[in-house]
Amino acid sequence: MDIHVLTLFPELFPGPLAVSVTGRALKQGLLRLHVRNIRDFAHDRHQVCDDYAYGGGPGMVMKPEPVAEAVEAAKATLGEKADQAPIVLLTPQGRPFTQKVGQELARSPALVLICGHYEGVDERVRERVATDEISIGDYVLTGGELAALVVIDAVARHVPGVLGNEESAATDSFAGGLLQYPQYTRPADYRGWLVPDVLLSGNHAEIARWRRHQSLLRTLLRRPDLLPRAELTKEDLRFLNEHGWAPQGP
Ligand code: 6GU
Repeated sequence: MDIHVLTLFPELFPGPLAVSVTGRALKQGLLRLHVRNIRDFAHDRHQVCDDYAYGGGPGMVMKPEPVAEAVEAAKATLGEKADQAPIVLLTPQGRPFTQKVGQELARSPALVLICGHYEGVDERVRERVATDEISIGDYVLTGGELAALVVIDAVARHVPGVLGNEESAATDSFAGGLLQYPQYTRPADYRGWLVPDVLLSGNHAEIARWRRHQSLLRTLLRRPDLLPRAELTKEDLRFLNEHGWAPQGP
């Protein structure tokens, strides 16, 4: 997958993406990161990329020309893939980024990520250049760069071959819309802090049932908002009902 990042701060990339799972994916060429400085597309000698807001008010706005032309430069290198590549503006006003959005973006052969700054990006970029807008949560970051790093990491996990063990993505928290069950490793007894017996039993059916119940209970206690959209069996619903949860009917 080719990921193009357009930013005023290219020195922030690859940053944390250079290590661990994403670092290996970059080295193997499963992910290719192309970083462009938006400033290189400024029209004036001083490479100014921001200006005062029409209508007044505090804060600066990112000028449209450098952003639009940086996107055009990125698309020009994409060839066949250009028409299939989402042009994503990272902004707190975007649609909420979720595991599902990450999976969806991972199906594209290429992505173009625009990192917004200042009080925002000229509205014409949003309307006529971006094809998608994403926010990573309900708080304000100084710029879209940290959000882009988050999106790239979460998307990379869904690119075939990036996770060594293809099962990991399927058992992650949020797979099936539930939180992950508790995990333990050796030693079985650390200072008298014991690993649950069932996990030492070797009974794989019992272990699978226990884990499913733990996922359901943990989601019920911590994130009940996830349950109405989770993939639940009749057995899951029965278990949740026993623990006091009932789906909200119309
Ligand atoms: Cl994508 N950008 C900025 N600047 N702030 C954010 C965000 C994005 N998502 C949450 N807060």
